[in-house]
Amino acid sequence: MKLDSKFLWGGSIAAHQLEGAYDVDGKGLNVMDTVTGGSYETPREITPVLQDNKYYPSHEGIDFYHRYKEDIAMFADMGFKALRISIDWSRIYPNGDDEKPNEQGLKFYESMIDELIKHKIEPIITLFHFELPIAIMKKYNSWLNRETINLYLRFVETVVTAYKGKVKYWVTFNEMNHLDPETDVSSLFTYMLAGVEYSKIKNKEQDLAVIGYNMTLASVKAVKLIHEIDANNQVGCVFGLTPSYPRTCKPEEVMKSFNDTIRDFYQIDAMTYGEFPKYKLHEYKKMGVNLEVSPEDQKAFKEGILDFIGLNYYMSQVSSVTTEEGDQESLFGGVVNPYLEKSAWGWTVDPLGLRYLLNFMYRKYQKPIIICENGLGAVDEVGEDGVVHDDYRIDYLNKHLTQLKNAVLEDGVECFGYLMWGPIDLVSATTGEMKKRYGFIYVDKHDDGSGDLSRTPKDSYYWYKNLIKENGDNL
Ligand code: BGP
Repeated sequence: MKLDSKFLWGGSIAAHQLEGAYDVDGKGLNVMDTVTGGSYETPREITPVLQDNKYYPSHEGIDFYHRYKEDIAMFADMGFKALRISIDWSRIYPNGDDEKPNEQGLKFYESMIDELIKHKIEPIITLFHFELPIAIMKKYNSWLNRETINLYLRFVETVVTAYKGKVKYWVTFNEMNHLDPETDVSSLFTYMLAGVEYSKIKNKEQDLAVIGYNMTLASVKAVKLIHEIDANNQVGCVFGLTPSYPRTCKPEEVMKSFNDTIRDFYQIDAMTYGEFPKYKLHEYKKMGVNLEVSPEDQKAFKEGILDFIGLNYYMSQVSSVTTEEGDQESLFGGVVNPYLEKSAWGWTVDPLGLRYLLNFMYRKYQKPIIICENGLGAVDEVGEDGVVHDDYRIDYLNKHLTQLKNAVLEDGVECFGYLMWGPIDLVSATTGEMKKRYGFIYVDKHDDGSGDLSRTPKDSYYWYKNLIKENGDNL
């Protein structure tokens, strides 16, 4: 058995992590423009007062804004069938509530989309990848305010109408699942995702529940709108999911691992079952959170069912109810899995976790799934021959893709594409570094400000090119 010949091989990028040109052609500031550069040792900081040098490399990215033609030509050379890009909201509505959209912003994305189409690469557009205009934060208090839903829908209507007939696949949000009343309020994610200043969070449980609800509602309303604009449109939402395994077979531990895994799913439930889940409302009630689903909202949930689900998968985690001697904390809490290797940034490498998750999701929703992100962030060294020999990346991707293939061909999961994260080196979202590289294409740019931005294929470039040519038969 073989993968479908229409399987969407490709990659996934986000505007704020590579475009640069953060203040040109009428663009406003977005939330990510106000997060400083950083490193694993010195995390990114939020300083809405812009000061020189603090925003390196985020404000420059890899200058994709001016070099996208060259970069897309390399993706085309690799044989990409699809590229997921995000449209930066702050390029289209610089002040969030402008009377008219910024024509220069619309033009920029139009020519990028045209370039993809010219190379027969299917554009997959993310409508929110943390690029909330800062003006919406300042004036409306972001997703804490329902008015932001209307501003978002206006932005969605503008771009979906503008690119009608050119773009078929739309993604309403990237990884909104990281927000939940249990999220650590001071985590960068609260700022990046919700665009809410910590000081504005007065009642953690209540406010985070409202943010999660408002974003979910915005997504279902966008689905309906996007379908109305063009019935051919296919709409998905992307989730960053991490399966959690019990450390032992102790029932309490198994129960905890179930809860740790399933906690991220309430928004997918809301977007696929046509109602905001009753179990979540029950949980909120117990927490003292006051959240009413109005009849109007109920209707919106019924009318905004997703066509597909996007999955970002990087790692798994381990749940434990006790701490034992020698335990090390893993990245997202829980304890370290002794059976798995880790990346240089402590992310576990668990290819089978991908098959597990694909099966879990497909049996739960029976909706088509597309892998929207997966990849290895590593420190790449340029060899004496000027090339990065990234056999470790090839090994990582090979193992994950083998599991994906097993899920499709052995288990019958309907997965219609694989979009590797960061096919060209770009700025890391969580740490703000260039040092953490994912790409098939090396970009000469470094955290100390050096580099000429030249692009060079790594060994993995040729490996992926061949894999696409063979449609994965050689896995
Ligand atoms: C996901 C984000 C991406 C991307 C990726 C890797 O959560 O959707 O934007 O950055 O993680 O993370 P990082 O860049 O921090 O290595």
